[in-house]
Amino acid sequence: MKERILDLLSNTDGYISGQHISELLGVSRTAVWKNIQRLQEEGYVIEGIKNKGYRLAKKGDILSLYELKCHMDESSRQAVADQGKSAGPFTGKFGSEIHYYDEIDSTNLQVKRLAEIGAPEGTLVVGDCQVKGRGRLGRVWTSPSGCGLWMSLLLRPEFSPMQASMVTLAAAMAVRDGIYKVTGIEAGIKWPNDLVCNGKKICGILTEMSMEENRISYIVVGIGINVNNRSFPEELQEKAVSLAMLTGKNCSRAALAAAVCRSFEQYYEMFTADGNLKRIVPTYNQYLINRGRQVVISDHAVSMVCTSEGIDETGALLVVREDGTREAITSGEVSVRGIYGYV
Ligand code: BT5
Repeated sequence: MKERILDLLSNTDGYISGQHISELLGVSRTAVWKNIQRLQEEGYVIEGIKNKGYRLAKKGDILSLYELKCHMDESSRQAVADQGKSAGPFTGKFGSEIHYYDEIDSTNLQVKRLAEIGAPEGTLVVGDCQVKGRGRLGRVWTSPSGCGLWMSLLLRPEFSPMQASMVTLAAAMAVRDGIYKVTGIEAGIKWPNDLVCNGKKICGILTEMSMEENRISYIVVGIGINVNNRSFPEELQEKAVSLAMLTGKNCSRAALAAAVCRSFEQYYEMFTADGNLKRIVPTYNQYLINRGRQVVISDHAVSMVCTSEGIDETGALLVVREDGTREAITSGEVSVRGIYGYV
């Protein structure tokens, strides 16, 4: 009932009386009042004025299944209207099934559990807080509640395991587009899995693959975006930033999730149709912050300094070593950083 009241408030210009709501929904006025109180506790700013009724003044940043579904529906309507103008075809697959948790160990782990019991491609898991948020190579991803977008998508591709690393690059493009759409901020991409603003990390992507007899059984793409954080633990202060720290304003995580999903499915469709990133490469390289710069590529114990030239259509980073030889680095387990620090 809470959600039906929210629908009525969202679709009414101005005030709607408690009496009118109770008649429309066939419930008592006390029930209406109690549900309005619950919504207010969740963070909706609902004004109540005697003899006038209720008005939804502001939604703010509320992360819930309801908000995620509303924004996903809205972005689907927009994508359908933009067909032909936009980068790739609209399928509506990503986010067609949504699971939301106030607290979860890791959204990637939850997608894996759902995948094992047959969840469909495009299943989206979002958590307000992750208690075991994971980065690559067993690193920790700091995922406090109330401020970040911690989400994972399930893919069930037909392509070969060799092509799987390209998915991370398509996801990075989608996050970049989503952030731009919702906030106007132009984030840079740090190959292969980070998004960066002002030299600090705003998003990390963790792509994990499950195989069965040399075939991909499924892929989980986990995306962590610092959205409304106002501070970070000491060890991250020098390297992490959030959208709110850059704009001074909070932004809707549900709207951002929807924007990222819509954009990602379009890049993903292009990539699966072509079997490579050829249509994405030119724009990707425009956003690549390491392009034309000296970078240090580390693979466990070995490090080399080289100049990065951009990616090729397989998603490999093309680099020129100090002795002039060229190499294509596949994302595997290498780490890339600037010669003086993170970028
Ligand atoms: C990543 O790993 O950047 C991948 C992060 C993926 C997180 C998402 S959230 C949803 C989904 N569920 C999960 O459990 N994970 C995914 P990596 O390149 O290894 O970077 C990890 C490093 O980033 C850490 O060692 C820290 O230095 C730093 N870090 C940790 N939390 C951060 C944060 N919130 N913002 C910026 N940097 C962070």
